[in-house]
Amino acid sequence: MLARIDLRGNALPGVRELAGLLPRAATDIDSVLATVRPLCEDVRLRGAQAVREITARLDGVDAEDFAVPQEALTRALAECDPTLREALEESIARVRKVHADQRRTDVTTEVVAGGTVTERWLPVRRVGLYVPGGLAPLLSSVVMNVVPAQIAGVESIAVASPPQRDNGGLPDPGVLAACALLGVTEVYAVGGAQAIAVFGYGAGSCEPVDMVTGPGNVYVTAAKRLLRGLIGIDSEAGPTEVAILADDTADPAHVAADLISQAEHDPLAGAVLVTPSEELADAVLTLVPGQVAATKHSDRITTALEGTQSGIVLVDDLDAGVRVVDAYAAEHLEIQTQRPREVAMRVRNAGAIFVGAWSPVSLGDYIAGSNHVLPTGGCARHSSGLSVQSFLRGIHLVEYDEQALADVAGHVDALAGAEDLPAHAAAVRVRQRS
Ligand code: HSO
Ligand code: ZN
Repeated sequence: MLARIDLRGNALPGVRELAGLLPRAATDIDSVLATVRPLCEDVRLRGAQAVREITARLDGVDAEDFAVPQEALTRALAECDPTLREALEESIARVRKVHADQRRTDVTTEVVAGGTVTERWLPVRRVGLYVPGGLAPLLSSVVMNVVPAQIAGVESIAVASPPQRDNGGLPDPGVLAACALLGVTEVYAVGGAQAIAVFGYGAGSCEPVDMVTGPGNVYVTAAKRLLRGLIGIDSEAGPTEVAILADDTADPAHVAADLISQAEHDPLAGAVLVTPSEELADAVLTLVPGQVAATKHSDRITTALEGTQSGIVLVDDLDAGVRVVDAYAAEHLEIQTQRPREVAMRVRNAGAIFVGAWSPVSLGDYIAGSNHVLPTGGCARHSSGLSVQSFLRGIHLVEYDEQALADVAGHVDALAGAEDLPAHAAAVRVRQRS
């Protein structure tokens, strides 16, 4: 379990090459496009009837209507375990608190006298949020998607989640309760690629959306890729992953537990420890089998930890460790070292950074206030996690008066001339009094 990769003793290679040496899951979205394309086409052409047939075939649930009735949402909330409800309420409050600070205000810049550019931030009108069922019903993902959309001012929010045979063909009751708590009333019992197609094209009572967000398996991701352009998407999420940068001050039991907790998501999940301490590496390797054996989902955790996407990377020192985690650009990065904040501030690439012994990833998954929809597969090099910003568009209002336009006409001539686009210059000159 957990292969060792020893990068000690030699100068580290450049970023790209280094990233290639590190364990990482490769998902092949292209390989499922051939399955997903006809399915999406079917939903586009035949709407609700296609959804019904696909859901019967893939989920074993045959329902006339895939819209979840309002009373099912009310009932799910009424029947929700009070402890869970309290936890959800606290999670919503904390996530709201953090995301409320992400609101943007419109800014007007006076470029010259008589010439301004205003950046107006406007929410996407209608958003579809996908909540996976699969190995775990991620009710916390409802919170992480809905809260920033609501704070951004999205006026129409629909949620889709796979029907569960053991819940009368409705989505998971916890998912429904979370929707009800957040005031989301439009929920669909449809999963997988077909859910994304319903959002993209509209079907039954579901109107088409402008944007889809939320995690999902490879089929969901393939459908997002196919429909991108027609609709906006948050990202193409790959299998979840954690990197832990730790030194000999870290508690090996914590490190082992955190690697295991991320591996619990998916047999393809990646769990990587980066450390200059051979002692810590040995201690973690000793502890992992016992912790895995004691936990419920030990099968998929074992698969994830034995996979080539997981491992322990030994480095010469923390500086090298920082370079390694930067090259890896983890979805989740934990820093369990001496003066962890100082180390964290040196890292440039990560979806979210969990600083110190008392901030494990699973805190952020549920209730730190941070968002858990984060860039995977190295995308943290260029992208950020879900936020209020994800649901906003910045529109420039350009307002020049006659004099301000006249003052700059010569520059337009020069630039349009250089591009051999004289009609561009003429559109300014035609406005000039002779
Ligand atoms: N670690 C997951 C989020 C999650 N964990 C939801 C538990 N529930 C991806 O960030
Ligand atoms: Zn998690």
